Amino acid sequence: MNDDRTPADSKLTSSKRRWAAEGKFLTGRVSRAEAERLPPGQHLVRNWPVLDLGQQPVISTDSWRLDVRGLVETPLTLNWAAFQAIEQSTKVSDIHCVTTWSRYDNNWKGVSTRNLLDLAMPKPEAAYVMLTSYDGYTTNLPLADFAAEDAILATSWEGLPLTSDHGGPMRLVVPHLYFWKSAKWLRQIELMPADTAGFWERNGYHMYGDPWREQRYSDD
Ligand SMILES: Nc1nc2c(c(=O)[nH]1)N[C@H]1C(S)=C(S)[C@@H](COP(=O)(O)O)O[C@H]1N2
Ligand SMILES: [Mo]
Repeated sequence: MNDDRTPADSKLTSSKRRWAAEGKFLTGRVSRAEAERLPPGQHLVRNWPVLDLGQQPVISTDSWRLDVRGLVETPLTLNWAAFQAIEQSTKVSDIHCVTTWSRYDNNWKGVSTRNLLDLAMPKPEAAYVMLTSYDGYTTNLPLADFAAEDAILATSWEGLPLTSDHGGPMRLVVPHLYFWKSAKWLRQIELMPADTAGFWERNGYHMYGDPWREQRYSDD
């Protein structure tokens, strides 16, 4: 081999190569696996910020209701007991907020959106969902995304009941879209034939909101 490097050079070169492969010293010393886990333009936080329109409704589980309406075979109005009687699921997922913070490894418990849809039975024409919350907030997304494997109607976070500032007693979590799609204090799920803009979507945010494609704002 025509290689006149000293052993020390060679060692430094190989560790540099290894650091590059691991993504070391990129985006704040996270491993490559972690760097690839963080969508573009996001930074990691350890706390959990509260973001909403400033009206935080306090809803007792006694008065709480959830409606599933629109293009479904069986429209539902569930009270808290009926909702708790649905099979409970746990999910672990990352949060990506459009305001650039991300939070890893959130442990959720509640009803998977798939299990709720199994009860309501979407009609074949159902293609989009409009979510309406107790504070008047609305947001839209495709039915297929609402029904994602890791999407959950969460009543618990990290083993504790979801606090009202984070949308308790129940909020949606759709981890593969920006967090504004994850409606807090969810009151109604309407299945629709076509896409209609919700609150932020009418105010400049993207209709879909994929963090990996940085779909923060609408193009027009
Ligand atoms: N009902 C309701 N849901 C909402 C909002 C809101 O204002 N009202 N804000 C959205 C936005 S913009 C974000 S980033 C997340 C914030 O959730 P958090 O306060 O639990 O972090 O909730 C989303 N869901
Ligand atoms: Mo947000």
